[in-house]
Amino acid sequence: MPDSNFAERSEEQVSGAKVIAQALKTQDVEYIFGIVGIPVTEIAIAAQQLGIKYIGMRNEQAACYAASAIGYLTSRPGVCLVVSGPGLIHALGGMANANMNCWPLLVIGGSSERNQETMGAFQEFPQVDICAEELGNNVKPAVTLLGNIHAVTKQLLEELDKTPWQYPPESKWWKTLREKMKSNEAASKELASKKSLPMNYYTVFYHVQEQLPRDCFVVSEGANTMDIGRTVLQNYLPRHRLDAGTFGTMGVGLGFAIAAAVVAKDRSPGQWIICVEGDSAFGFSGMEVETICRYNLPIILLVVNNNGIYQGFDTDTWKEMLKFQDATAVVPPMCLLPNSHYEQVMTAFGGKGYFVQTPEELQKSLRQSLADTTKPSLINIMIEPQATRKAQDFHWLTRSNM
Ligand SMILES: Cc1ncc(C[n+]2csc(CCOP(=O)(O)OP(=O)(O)O)c2C)c(N)n1
Ligand SMILES: [Mg+2]
Repeated sequence: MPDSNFAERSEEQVSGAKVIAQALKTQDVEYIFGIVGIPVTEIAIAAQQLGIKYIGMRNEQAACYAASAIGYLTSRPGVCLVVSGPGLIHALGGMANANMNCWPLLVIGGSSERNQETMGAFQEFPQVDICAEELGNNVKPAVTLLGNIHAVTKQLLEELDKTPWQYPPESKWWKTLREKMKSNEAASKELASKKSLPMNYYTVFYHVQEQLPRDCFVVSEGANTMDIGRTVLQNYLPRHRLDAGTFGTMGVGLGFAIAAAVVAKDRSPGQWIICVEGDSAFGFSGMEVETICRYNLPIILLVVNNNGIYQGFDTDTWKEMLKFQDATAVVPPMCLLPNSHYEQVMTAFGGKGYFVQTPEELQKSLRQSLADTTKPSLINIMIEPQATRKAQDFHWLTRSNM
């Protein structure tokens, strides 16, 4: 297809996001509260382009309470925009409250891709019971086993003991895997060795990994923060790693860290919980820092701060942008306030807070935090707001409709 022709056609195409935004505008909706992510970011952007104000919040519960109060205050429904699955679940509190108050409220939740429905798509509601019909609903298996997982695994292990078998090390699959691991490692190493400031994710994780105690619990949530952290930060003991998991729920991290800390205190005193949070992820349950301080739990919180959800702006760009219009009209929905001093949430309750911008500051603050067993700490690590992960071969790892 010639280029000009293509351009004409794509101009004619109207995205679903624009249709939704236009429908809201037609209904005189003035305000949207929410938290963006795949696949609803485009709706917030399209709404802003039509003059609807978008207010990005830190937890869907608060976003939904805010949206419901708009309905009461203005007599036009407020809108709450959330991602599918965990975002919608967090909004339930606001929906129930609005319902009881008889306040008008419109909650728009994302959806997983239609062609992956019932196949365990990203953030699709999980099916709890595993029944025979579920087997092979996503990938066609060579063999299916239906049974109690403990019993079946035991039988498999017994059989393997009797006739030991290994996947042939010279097979094509193993070879490809080994080559890929090598090239991934090399690419990560190169990024980690970059000396430029602000730091990137790989430099941060390289220095964290260097000091990570072998027996610590690693807890993590975020998008880039968690995904890159998963590839670099090692844990050695079983059941010592907790993260946002398959549902990708933001807001679980501090709760998981607190649970790990109380278990560790009872069963294996002396173990640290290292909780690695994206700056957006931290905001979902940030006030639990008070709980951490109240019980004086052995937790070190690392907030990997890029001023946003996936990406953000630096302070200069932020200031420039605000010269033009009301922030609710111009601030991209994924941006958070630049240079936020999240470490002060920790110092507010008596823990230790560090604001770090260089590898040396990061190394030093980590050393001090690990040495001080009398207090929890929070290290707020500033990174390049536009830093990304290294290029991925599989598009579904970084899929976004933006
Ligand atoms: C409850 C919930 N709401 C919204 C989302 C959408 N979402 C996915 S990752 C993310 C935050 C990513 O930002 P951050 O934690 O700062 O990590 P970064 O990618 O910037 O390192 C959000 C809001 C989600 N997964 N769960
Ligand atoms: Mg972030």
